Amino acid sequence: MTSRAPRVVVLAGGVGGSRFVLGVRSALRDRGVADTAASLTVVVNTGDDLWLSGVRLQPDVDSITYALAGVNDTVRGWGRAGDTERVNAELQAWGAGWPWFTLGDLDLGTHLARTGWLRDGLTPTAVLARMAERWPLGARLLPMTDAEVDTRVVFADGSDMHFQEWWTRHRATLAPARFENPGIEAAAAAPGVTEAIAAADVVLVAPSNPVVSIGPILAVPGMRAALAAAPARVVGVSPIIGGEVVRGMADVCLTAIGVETSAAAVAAHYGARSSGGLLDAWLLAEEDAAAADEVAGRGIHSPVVPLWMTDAATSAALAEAALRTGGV
Ligand code: FO1
Repeated sequence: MTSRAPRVVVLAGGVGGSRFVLGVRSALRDRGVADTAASLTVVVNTGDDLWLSGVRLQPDVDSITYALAGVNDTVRGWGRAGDTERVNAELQAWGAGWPWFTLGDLDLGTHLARTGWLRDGLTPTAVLARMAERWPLGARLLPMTDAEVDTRVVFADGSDMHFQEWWTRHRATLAPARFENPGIEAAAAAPGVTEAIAAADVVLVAPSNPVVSIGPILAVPGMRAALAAAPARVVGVSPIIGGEVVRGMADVCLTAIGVETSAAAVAAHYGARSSGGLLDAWLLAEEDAAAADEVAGRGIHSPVVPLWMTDAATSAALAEAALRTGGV
């Protein structure tokens, strides 16, 4: 192990990403790293972001921020703990926003602050840095890009809708033909992202939705090249345990892009770095140990470890296993 604190980059989406990032922060603390914010950089998916009732929402950014701050609603999985919905009720009475989408009062404070700063001319990266000053997050959060590139769900008849409408209103029950991030070709990684990847001792891919959380991050121009050129190992954590998605409706997303819901198929989807893909290693659950040979056969190291993040201790143990697999 190096004597200095390891530089860790995590690519992450919302809920699965939050738990894993909390685990990485704990693992670093357990190793005696005092300033985890200087050690841990999280590159967050912004494809879920949207404008609603005049404010900019960043669901994945907020899920990770709230979780690191310890103010997240752990029961619902999104928003602030103990939030109330008075403003939301008023918005509904006005017929503003989406009737199926709840904006909590405390959460709205975040959106108002963010929107004000964006209107003042701050970039999303600068806004996030300012928001992170409020709480000792113990991590540096970077949006994947400063460009407004939302995820759209496209259907067989050519119609489309914002990912959030498909996810929260339709609960992913409408069969998607594909997912698109219009305008992403013109986007660039946010300042600091490729630099962090180049300087990392290990890059971790959180067990987030491979299609709509990690997919948009990888689609940012320059991101795959930065990861391919990284001196560090790239270690992914399977979001599939025992052939089933751990949370969310990632199986619908995988099916839409023609990927089977299995740990081995998602590893193959990401691909081995040695053959132009993403991964040096892929952490498999004990329930999927039978897939280890197949994954290894693709040139991806495939250790089998407990993947269930049921509490802080199991999340930290998983993160520690990922760090060690990455050689740090
Ligand atoms: N998810 C829901 O299922 N219903 C909601 O009403 C809802 C509101 C909401 C408001 C702000 C926010 O940051 C997230 C919110 N989410 C809600 C979660 C979000 O839609 C998704 O879980 C993530 O985007 C998926 O990563």
